[in-house]
Amino acid sequence: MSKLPAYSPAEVESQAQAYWENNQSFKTDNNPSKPTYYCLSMFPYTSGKAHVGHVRNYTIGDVITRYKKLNGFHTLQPFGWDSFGLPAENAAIKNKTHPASWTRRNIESMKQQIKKLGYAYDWNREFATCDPEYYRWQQWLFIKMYNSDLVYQKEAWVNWDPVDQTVLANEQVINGRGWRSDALVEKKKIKQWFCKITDFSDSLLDDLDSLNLWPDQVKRMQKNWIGRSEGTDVVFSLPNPINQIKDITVYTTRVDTLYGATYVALSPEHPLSHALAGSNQDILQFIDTCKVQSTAEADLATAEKKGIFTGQYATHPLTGKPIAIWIANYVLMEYGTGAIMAVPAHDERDLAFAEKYHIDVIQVIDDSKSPAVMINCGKLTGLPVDEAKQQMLSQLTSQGSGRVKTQYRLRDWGISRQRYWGVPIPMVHCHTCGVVPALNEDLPIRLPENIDYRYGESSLSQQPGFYETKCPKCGAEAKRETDTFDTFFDSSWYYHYFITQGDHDMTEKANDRWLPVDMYIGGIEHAILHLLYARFIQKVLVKLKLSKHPEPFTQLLSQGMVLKDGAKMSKSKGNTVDPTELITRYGADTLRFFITFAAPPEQSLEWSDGGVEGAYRFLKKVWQYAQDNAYLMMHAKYHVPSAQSPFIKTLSEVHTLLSHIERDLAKQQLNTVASGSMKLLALLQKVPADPEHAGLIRLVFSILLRVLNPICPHITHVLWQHLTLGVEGIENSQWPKPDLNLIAADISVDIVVQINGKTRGHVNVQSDVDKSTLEQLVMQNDKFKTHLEGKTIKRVIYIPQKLINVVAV
Ligand code: ANZ
Ligand code: ZN
Repeated sequence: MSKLPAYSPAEVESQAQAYWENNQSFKTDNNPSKPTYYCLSMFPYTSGKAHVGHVRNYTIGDVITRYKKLNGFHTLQPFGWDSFGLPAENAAIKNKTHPASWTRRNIESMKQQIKKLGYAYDWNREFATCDPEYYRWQQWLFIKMYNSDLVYQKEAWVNWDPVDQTVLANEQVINGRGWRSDALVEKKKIKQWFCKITDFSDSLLDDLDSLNLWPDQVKRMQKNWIGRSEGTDVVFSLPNPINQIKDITVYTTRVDTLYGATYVALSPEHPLSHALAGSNQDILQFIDTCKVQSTAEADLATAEKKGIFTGQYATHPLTGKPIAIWIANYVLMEYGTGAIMAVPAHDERDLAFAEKYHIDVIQVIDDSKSPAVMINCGKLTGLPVDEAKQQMLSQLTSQGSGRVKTQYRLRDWGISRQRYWGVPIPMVHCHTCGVVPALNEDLPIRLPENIDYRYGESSLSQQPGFYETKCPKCGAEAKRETDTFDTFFDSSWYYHYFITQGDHDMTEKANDRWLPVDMYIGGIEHAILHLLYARFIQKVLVKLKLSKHPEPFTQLLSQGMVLKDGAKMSKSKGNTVDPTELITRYGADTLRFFITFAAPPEQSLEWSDGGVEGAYRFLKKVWQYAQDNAYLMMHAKYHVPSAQSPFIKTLSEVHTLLSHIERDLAKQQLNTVASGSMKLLALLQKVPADPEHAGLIRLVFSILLRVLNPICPHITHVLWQHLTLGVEGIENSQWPKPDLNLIAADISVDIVVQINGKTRGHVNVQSDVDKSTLEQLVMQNDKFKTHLEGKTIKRVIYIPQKLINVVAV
């Protein structure tokens, strides 16, 4: 045996990585036997550089995957690239390159960076969304959706740059002006493709309840986004019909305030607004100015309220009084009915508007009393709100001027982009046959890459070589769709392709072998759209009988941000750190250790150069320990741990530690695995280094290496090989399980139990009991139950090994 040289991360890491490559250690069989574990980190956009946030994301995934592999699971951990989108086009314009070459170059450099980190990826499954083999199946799926009535075309607004004569993405509109031309951006209506995500509103909402391994915060955000609201449609009739329109239907969630409605407001895009405008210049002009305003809901909520009185009145359905009709900028056409009854006394937006335009404010509910009662509403005055509401509802229903309605905030998903760098939507427009899907044998409809890429000439609508085609149905001259897919579509189903690509067939349901993804890891910025679209597509696949799993991701882990001096790391703040530089200096294992050690995955991680140094020092100590004790360990008989062992004290400490690590791993508290490995080393350092203890040292060091392996796979691999601790590589060894027989007999403590600060007794528990277990013990104990009856628990304070105080009111 050669002597162990000094610790050189660069050498150790290239040695380990070469071993994995040669042995294809992480190649995954497509026909795994159970149990399987599919762990996926959200694939990156091909920006060109991996930052520390990426490294954190992928390290978490890798630690979990390697841990599962050591526990006997068939693991799948793939990697790919989200590679279409606008930045590639912008860069191409700026640097006079082609988006394709820009993207390919970025993939190469990011891959080099990421490979250095030694992740257990099955690189055989790598792909980029701009690979035609990938998007062939996207086009195939889209056509299936079209044939099943799950996609359709309708006119929708886009940002139009009148100078550059092009459609702009929202990000390209800066303060209402085009990013290049500086021209005032206009709204223009053009035909676009939509997915019927609203068909699935209820299941997208209700199935959130089944996702018990998702963070509540994410589920809440999805719920709000879908925004199911229970309300009422109320009809206000028009005494003088306008262009044959006889009434206005408004949507309200507060029908109880109907008597307080002092005006009706229409969206500027409401058909009646156009009818009322007729040839009225003022109204026409008002509608025009609203067109340049952003329709983002957040903006509308804060934007200055503006409106115009139409000169017309509608009739209040209960009082029969005339109610002025206004057109107002804060009423969205896309929500409810595009018209509202305004109740300034009870709605802030309406109040701001009414004050500005001197409109009456009539309070109809007095909630200074309990229960709240009606005021100012004729015979209903004095009634409790609920009762009054029921009476109003039944009057409205019997008159035919109202009905209960469930309304969603969620809109159908517009997936058309008038951009070049994206997946072509596989449709053909024929004069005779209308819209016809491309033929299966023509897929993929390739994005032409051999075009001269210059600004303004980039979109497919200016490439006759692309759009001139024959109708797949009748053979006549026809035109290809020139819109491309929203890149959110590309990423809404990619987790399937990591499985199916081997078979090149989604129809085989081959994908269900590994699905659903067991663990999905990514940033909270994807909590809404990406996850909602992926859930939607999964439900579509179920509907199309291509999958049987209603949800794509069993568990979701939203990793926290990486901060420096309390601020989010970002290029604009100039406070980033370069992972590659750190790897060159300390090695990937150090970086991986620091990131895992510094914070639990879901919390934000404060960057610390000192912390990185500390991680490096620890790994050097592990190496040093192996160097110092290599001879002893390699000449020792393998130690069989038993309760009779003279080393029982050390063994029980080791196994107690292992049980804590196991418990925390179940909660993805990976930081305690890192600190656990430090404790194991400290324990070892107390064991006398003599032949008598050689077997114990060999055993505990092999445990330490296996605990540390998911976090620092390189150093542990090389030491494992060098010390011949197993026949195979450490990746194929087994996770050290805590042995309950060896764990220290009850080290129990008495803990004081207080309720609302008053001592009510004691409980005797294991000294390392965790807070929630202790909490349950207290709640179930009759002694304390009586003090808690009928109260709700506000807070539980636990001072470990001493005291628990339950605050309840
Ligand atoms: C009268 C009223 C009185 C309202 C009151 C609220 C409070 P959610 O809960 O989100 O569904 N609304 C309806 N359609 C709208 C549109 N297209 N654009 C802007 N606002 C619209 O919100 C429903 C409430 O939002 C409705 O109830 C309506 O105002 C407004 F004290 O009607 B309400
Ligand atoms: Zn045709």
